[in-house]
Amino acid sequence: MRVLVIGGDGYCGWATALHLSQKGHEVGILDSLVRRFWDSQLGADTLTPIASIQQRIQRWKDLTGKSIDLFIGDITDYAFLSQSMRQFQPDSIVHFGEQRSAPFSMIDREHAVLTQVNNVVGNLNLLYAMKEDFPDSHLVKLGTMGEYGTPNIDIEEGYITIEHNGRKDTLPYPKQPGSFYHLSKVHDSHNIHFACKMWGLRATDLNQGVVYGVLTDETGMDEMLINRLDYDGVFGTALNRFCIQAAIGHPLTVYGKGGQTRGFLDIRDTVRCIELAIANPAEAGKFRVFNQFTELFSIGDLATMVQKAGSTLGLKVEIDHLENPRIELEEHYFNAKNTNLLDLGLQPHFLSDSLLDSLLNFAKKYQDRVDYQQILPKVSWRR
Ligand code: NAD
Ligand code: USQ
Repeated sequence: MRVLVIGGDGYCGWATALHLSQKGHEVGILDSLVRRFWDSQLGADTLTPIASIQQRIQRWKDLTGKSIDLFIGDITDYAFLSQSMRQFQPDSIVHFGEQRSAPFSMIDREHAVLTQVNNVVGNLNLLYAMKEDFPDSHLVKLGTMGEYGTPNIDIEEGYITIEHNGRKDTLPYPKQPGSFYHLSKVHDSHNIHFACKMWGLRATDLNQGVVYGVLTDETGMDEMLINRLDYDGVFGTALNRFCIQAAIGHPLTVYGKGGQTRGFLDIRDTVRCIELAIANPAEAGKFRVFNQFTELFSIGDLATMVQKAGSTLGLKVEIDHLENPRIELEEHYFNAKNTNLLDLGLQPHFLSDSLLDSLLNFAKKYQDRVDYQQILPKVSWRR
């Protein structure tokens, strides 16, 4: 298949582009490189030294003989997007190309607006480009588990059957997101659902949990293919941050009580889930939703796991409970379904097996690159 990976210079996108290329798909990467720009604005950098997208693609070709097409530009620019798609002729479009940090979206009005315009307009442009020229292609869109929030009932995969006043219907599952970023994903989901109904497009929304790890088979092949690993208070996610904090002897930054429970998955499972989704496309007119995570953990449990794994490497890891910069429940019920991808054949990696290889060892290897000023959270939901 011809697969266009939008956001293919990013954390999930780069690993996915290489994996799909390795599996024999014709891959194109489309990216505005805006994430590298946001990092430099924030004064933050990935722990791992990443090469330019051109160098990465060239090295991949030198090593494997496989080419990856490159389109540099912004999907909020419709002319650029439509022209790139016409040139590439995709069968599937994997859309990772959004502003994906909750804290970034909560910095101030400008960052909230930037996030929602970038994400919602980019996604809407993509739906129109598909309708115009590729109505039969399959959209695989990265959503988030955070669209659901933390309801006091089980979370289904996208839809819930409700009986009300003696009548019954299957409806989109209620959404209670916790940041302007997570809200942008809800808006995207509504737009995709509508486009499928109106124009008969086919789409799979992957409500992904928090991704951890840096190593995949392909990105581990050469230092120049290495993936990014964020640890700063804006783009770094919980588990990746904890491992880097452990490596440098910084107490782990658990926000509040630490009872916040989320779905998690290894980046090796992210790339496999995308492969499964494109191999089993949604039917025309269908908006399919898969919950993409493999395990549920509370933040406090994660901190304890990192502490234990660290001790096997001789690290003395302390756990701090900081005042929570976010507004969120710190103790709550959380039970989400995730059977759709398992039914398609996903064989999960488990955190207990990969904490050392995929994370702590990388954190130790690159610990000299850590900027201590970037560890503590600076963005508050209360301001
Ligand atoms: P990332 O920031 O590493 O990568 C996103 C890429 O998209 C960047 O290279 C950026 O330059 C590009 N991009 C952003 N806006 C663009 C635009 N308008 N036009 C073209 N390119 C654009 O993020 P990531 O961690 O790889 O996340 C990828 C996707 O997966 C996001 O949609 C995110 O919401 C979703 N997701 C990520 C996680 C996670 O833990 N990392 C979890 C759940 C869902
Ligand atoms: N947290 C801490 N300490 C930290 C960092 C985070 O306790 O140092 C807590 C947060 O308060 C939150 C939880 O950990 O309760 C998750 O935070 P996170 O920063 O790891 O993840 P989040 O902001 O939810 O966002 C990340 C990605 C986003 C994706 C989302 C999936 O950045 O793109 O959509 O994970 S999910 O969480 O399932 O919505």
